[in-house]
Amino acid sequence: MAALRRLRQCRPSGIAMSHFHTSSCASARQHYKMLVLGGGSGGISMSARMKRMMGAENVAVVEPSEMHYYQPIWTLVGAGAKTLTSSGRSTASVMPSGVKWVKSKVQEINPNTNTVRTDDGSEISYEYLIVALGLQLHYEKIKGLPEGFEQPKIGSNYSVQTVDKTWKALQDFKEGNAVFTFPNTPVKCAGAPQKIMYLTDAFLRKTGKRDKANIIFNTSLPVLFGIKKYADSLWDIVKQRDLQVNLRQNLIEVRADKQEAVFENLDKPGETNVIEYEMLHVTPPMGPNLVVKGSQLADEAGWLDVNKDNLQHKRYPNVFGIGDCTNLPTAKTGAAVAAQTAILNRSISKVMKNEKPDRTYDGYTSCPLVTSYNTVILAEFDYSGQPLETFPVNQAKESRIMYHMKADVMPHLYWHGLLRGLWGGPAPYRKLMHLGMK
Ligand code: FAD
Ligand code: UQ1
Repeated sequence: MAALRRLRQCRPSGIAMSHFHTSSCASARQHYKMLVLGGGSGGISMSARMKRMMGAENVAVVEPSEMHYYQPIWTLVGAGAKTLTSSGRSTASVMPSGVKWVKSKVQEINPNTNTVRTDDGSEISYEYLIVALGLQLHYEKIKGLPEGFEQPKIGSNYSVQTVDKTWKALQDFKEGNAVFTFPNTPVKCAGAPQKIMYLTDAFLRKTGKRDKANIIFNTSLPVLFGIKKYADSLWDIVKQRDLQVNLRQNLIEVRADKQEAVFENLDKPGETNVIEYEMLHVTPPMGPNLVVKGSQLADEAGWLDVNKDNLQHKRYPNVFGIGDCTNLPTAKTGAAVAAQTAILNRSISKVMKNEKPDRTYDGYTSCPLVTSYNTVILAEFDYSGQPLETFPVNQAKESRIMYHMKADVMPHLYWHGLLRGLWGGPAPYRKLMHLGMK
């Protein structure tokens, strides 16, 4: 009873409560027309768009982190080409002005009551919900990690805590095996686990140590890259540069004190392989966000269960999803998030008018495959796995201009375009550029 009374006292309704301040009451009940869960790439860019659609006062974002990171640049941070500092800005600075930042962690989503519970005990209700909670990294699923990161010679570009360690291990390399891994799970940016291998190769050549190194890419996948057009180019590169690729090898243990990595052969159950390393780059197993997985919003595997055409939840029409947390059957990237923001914006505006969503997401995604300190293969493709290239050139060829785009142009497009709700992916430009060629 006391709790109920407290909840009523805390409800910010009516003039009498106009002085109400949410932080003064831990179990305060708040309500927003549009509640966004997660303040990463998808969450911030959608909150900017929702502010434009319905006014800042109607929008709130739940995000616990003080810092927002541009994760795609971590590939270059791990190779010493950019600083970690340049990859982050405060969450406060990227939050659209006037939008409420709820600085807490979502603990539970209850779509049947249109409410969300946060870790400080507050309940927030919503009319519409956008879930943009990203995915979960699972270093702990590898025996010996995460504590193995306390040792030198091991790094991982996938986490803000470990990306600088990759660069340190690369600089400290003397001689031996440089080993790169790809887990047996879906991952974000499926190219990133091998981009750092190409950069390592380039760095060791530049510093005269390449002939003292065996460079090894042990991947759980049966292919080097999922899209044949780009995989063909990458196979040419690994052959030319004497990089060893072992398919169906899954990292299961790191003995960091001995500098040993243990792999299982996924095609021969029970067979394991121990490799001594001088440098190890770990791409961790990944999985659905645990809050999504524990809710009614998940599919059987735990991903947010959305319609692949319009990003609306399959069972809860006032719930939408974007980015890495969803079960959209495309590669999980920031570029995909950009294309999804435009589709989702349209879907929400239609649903609010009681109309049917009418624009269809084609699954656009992109992965700038960094192949050295000045070249990139810009993979772009759709749901069908067909290349969907923006520029009227063969993007499977290594390009210096594309490197410049990845390293210098994309960060600007991200901070000033995507996060402000102004960049919805390259589709309009692709059409223009290909028109120009006809
Ligand atoms: P995120 O941006 O990860 O945001 C999720 C947010 O949810 C986070 O802010 C998190 O704090 C928050 N959150 C999680 N749980 C909770 C909770 N319980 N309550 C509240 N908030 C929560 N993409 C490209 O397009 N090109 C690239 O070259 C590229 N390279 C990459 C290289 C690396 C090394 C990495 C790690 C990623 C790369 N990506 C790249 C992928 C890209 O960064 C992601 O796909 C993109 O950030 C996904 O956006 P998102 O909003 O779905 O998730
Ligand atoms: C993109 O839109 C994007 O988001 C801003 C990225 O970064 C996360 C990308 O890496 C890419 C490649 C795109 C697609 C944009 C163009 C111009 C091809």
